[in-house]
Amino acid sequence: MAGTPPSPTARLEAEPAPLAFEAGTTALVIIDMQRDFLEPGGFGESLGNDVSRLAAAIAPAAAMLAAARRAGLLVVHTREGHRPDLSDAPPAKIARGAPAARIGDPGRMGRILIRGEPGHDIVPALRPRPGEPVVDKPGKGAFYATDLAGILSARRIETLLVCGVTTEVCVHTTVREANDRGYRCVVIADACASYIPAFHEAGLAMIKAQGGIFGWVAQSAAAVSALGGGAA
Ligand code: TIU
Repeated sequence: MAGTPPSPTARLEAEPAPLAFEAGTTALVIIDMQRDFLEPGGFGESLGNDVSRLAAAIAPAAAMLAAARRAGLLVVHTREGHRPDLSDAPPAKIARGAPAARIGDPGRMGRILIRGEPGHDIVPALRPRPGEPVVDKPGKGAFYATDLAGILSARRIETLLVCGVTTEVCVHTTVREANDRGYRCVVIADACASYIPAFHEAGLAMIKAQGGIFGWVAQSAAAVSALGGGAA
């Protein structure tokens, strides 16, 4: 019979309270760790952001990725971007604000936020391995207009460890979507980052307030330890 054997319950130190999870029903979801957001010349910089602020999340996210792979978790990578003909890009999104370059315009890493362009790639430190689903999404949330829900339900996933960028935009939107779909979400604080540090802090505070209104917040060291520690 197909299927993974039951995995031991692990205990994760988190806020507002510790939680128990099983590797077999837990996925690591890494949100939008793309060159377009993390490197100069992409979408993030075009919006006027200091992209160097996101670099701090790379090493903790890489530690999460290594630990998740060792523990046999489902690993899902997401990328925000659009079709080259922009047919899935809402005009309201393209027209928004006064960016240096708009979605679809040429940039130093190819066309801004377009699938297949160098800027759309995930940064080398977090490159997906064959067999790890990569979910391409046109919006901020990873469930909207994607097959993520099907990928997670096929594996009977119940708990999501979520990291990536940016904390208050794509991470938050995805966690809100996931929470309403019944997933237990743990945001890995230091493996997330924002261009606006106060929003990173506020975004994390919002997750864990009111007894964990959207989920839990944990540090990558605690999550790595829980993933490697086996039975609690
Ligand atoms: N601009 C910004 O902070 N974020 C995004 O547009 N996308 C993601 O967060 N991935």
